[in-house]
Amino acid sequence: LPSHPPSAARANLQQLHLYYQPIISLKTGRVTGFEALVRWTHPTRGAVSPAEFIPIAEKTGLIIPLGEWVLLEACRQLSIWKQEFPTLGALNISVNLSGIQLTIPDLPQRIADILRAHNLSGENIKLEITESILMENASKATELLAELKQQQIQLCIDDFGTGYSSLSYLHRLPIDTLKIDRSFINHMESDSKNADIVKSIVNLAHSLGLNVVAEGVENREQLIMLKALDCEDGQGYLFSRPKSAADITEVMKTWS
Ligand code: G
Ligand code: G
Ligand code: MN
Ligand code: NA
Repeated sequence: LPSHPPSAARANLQQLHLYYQPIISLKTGRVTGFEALVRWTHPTRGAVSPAEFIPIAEKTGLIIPLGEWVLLEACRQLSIWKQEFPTLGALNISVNLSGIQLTIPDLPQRIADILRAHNLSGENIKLEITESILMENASKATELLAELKQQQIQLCIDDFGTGYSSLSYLHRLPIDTLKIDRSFINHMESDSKNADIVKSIVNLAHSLGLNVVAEGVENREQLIMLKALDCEDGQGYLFSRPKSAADITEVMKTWS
């Protein structure tokens, strides 16, 4: 992916696929949606982590076609699931956006086109933007997020707690959700500092009218603490690892 010319890059998009990790309502125990996570299987090197190839794709500009493919593929899959499982209701798909994608001039229009082509509406997708990227570009992002919000697209600040949010921007940006970085959920049951940070983030979110997803929930002790804090949603290995679309489809058959 990194050092090849654009024609090779197109071929390499065929080596990408998406995994989906369920996001669970801690109140009802039901799945509210999925986070789409890109996977790259290199013909000789095997699985390459997005933590490795996304930064390279950002440097080379390939993040633009890659990011567009992720949005398309996630919407294509969601529209299939909605047809196959009409009783499952308002499932949404969370898609990670890179900072570079925020600079695409017609991003809101491109997303609108993808949604329309798949018979989806804005509420069906949630865009995840990391706290640090958002705050680095806060003044520019304000207008973009407002345009996305006009389409009823849901907006989530990812890896929350690892950047330096300006409270005035947090208040001003049309965000729906804070996703607490998994480093704070990690060991919250044994480390009271982590537990205090999680509690503060949940309280901050609620006072701003935002809902909260706890990322990286791995055990029951964490789940019990998060429920006691009134955290809305959870995501993590306790509930499910990220899975292929085929595996998620199998699980969905047991729900309906
Ligand atoms: O799924 P995994 O834990 O390996 O992901 C590692 C990192 O890659 C995470 O920070 C995740 O947000 C990021 N990532 C996964 N899929 C995408 C994607 O489609 N676009 C972007 N920009 N980042 C992604
Ligand atoms: O940065 P972002 O929040 O998008 O990263 C999501 C990543 O977190 C995914 O790559 C996923 O594989 C990983 N992840 C999801 N749940 C857990 C978990 O319970 N524990 C750990 N260690 N990683 C997780
Ligand atoms: Mn994410
Ligand atoms: Na995160």
